[in-house]
Amino acid sequence: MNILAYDLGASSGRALLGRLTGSRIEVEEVHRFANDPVKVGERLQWDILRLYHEIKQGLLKTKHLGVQPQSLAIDSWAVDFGLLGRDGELLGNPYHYRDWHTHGVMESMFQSVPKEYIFERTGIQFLTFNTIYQLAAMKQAGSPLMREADRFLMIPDLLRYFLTGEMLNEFTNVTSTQLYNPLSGDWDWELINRIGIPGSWFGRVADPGTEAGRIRSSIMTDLGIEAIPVLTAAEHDTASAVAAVPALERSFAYLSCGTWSLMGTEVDRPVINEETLRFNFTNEGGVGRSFRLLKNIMGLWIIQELKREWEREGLAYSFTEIVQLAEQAPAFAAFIDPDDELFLHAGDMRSRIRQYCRSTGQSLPDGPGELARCIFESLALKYRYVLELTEKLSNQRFNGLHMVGGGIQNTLLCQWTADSIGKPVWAGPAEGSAVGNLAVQWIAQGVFSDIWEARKVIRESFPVVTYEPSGREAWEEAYGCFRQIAGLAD
Ligand code: LFR
Repeated sequence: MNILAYDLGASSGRALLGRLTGSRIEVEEVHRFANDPVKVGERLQWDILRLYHEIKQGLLKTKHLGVQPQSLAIDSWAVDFGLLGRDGELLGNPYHYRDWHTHGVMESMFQSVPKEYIFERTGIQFLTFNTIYQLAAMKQAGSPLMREADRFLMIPDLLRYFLTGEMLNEFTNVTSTQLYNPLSGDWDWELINRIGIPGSWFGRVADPGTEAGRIRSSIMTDLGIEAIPVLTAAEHDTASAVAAVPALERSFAYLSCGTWSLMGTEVDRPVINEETLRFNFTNEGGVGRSFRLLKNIMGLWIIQELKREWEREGLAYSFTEIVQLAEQAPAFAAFIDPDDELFLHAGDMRSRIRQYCRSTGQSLPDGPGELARCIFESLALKYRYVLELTEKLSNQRFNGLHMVGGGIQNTLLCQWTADSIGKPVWAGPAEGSAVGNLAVQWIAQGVFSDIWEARKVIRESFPVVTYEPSGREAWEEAYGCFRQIAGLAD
């Protein structure tokens, strides 16, 4: 019996078929497609109709394999959304969270709605691109969509609606808006009212694994397919990735490694206090109404941007080549704080890295190897900082770190992470989010009793590679330098 998971990332998407043979999960990729954001004028937008087209292509390819999936679900990156008019049609293209329209909006909102008030009510970290600031930016800019909108749907909600005609707001993704109150268990109507957005836009919040309709009959006719029940997954990809962490103990730390690095632990209740606010930790909703106490780290985005930059200059390095060049470059020559705002938006990363190093009195990395080494070492060092904070804020001690997601194919980064944190790294599965998406569907169908049973089966189904820490003395010294340069507090 097969089920279908769509997992959309910031640069590509894919459709995976999952099946259980005995007590093992098998996955088969049926469709992979690019997700290229499109810049029109000054605005960076998602090509949402192309994504919907690719989802239908995935259905066709599944049919051509002779497979009739028992259910399907979609997960994607968080915070972004579409607004629908009264007739149910999409108004405009969803903005990309890296668009500049939110620049300065968060800070100006704090003048009328205090930061502490927002955090007490939502428990969500302050990221300039959170939905709340995107909506405020559109309002400030006098967007006509604000007058015409009737409903708010996040990216997977929207694609699911295109497929089924039914509108639901899925819980894990909803929490990332910074408009949801985990203590009342509903949208925060007071906050929504205070920022001047109509409450009527926001619908029923559905848990992961909820029945969310069937494929529209017109699609079935167009594609020549049978009915497929559609479920909500843990539709925020990070929620799905953490669902797939093959931990056997309740107390564990994870790093979901892709365009972003998301590091933290799973907790039963949100941790909302002065310390989590001070260190800008978040409490995003997870499977089984758990919460992810975590922090966003800029992740592989900076090297992905550099790679694109090199391609434009005619230097087409593969990731494997980039990793090799990094390995050959001199160690600990220069560090950046990957989370400096300088690196958030698309653009010329080489000069920004050099600008950062210049302003912190360091030598300036030059060639691809030096730049890549600077990024990977800085990430590994930032991971140590955030792991220590996670221990402190959750009052736990971890004896190792689970790494999941495509970023674990970078074995050098896995090794350097183990070296930097001084603890073993357990890397796998690389398919993180897609496997978590499948797991939630199987829980909904009663195949697994809960997430812990699912994690056990995931542990037995996918290889997990252990990286033991080495070179500790040099990494310890580098950590001291890094913290000083990045100005990171205790
Ligand atoms: C990872 C992720 C992060 C979120 C960022 C923007 O793919 O979903 O969790 O902060 O993308 O949506």
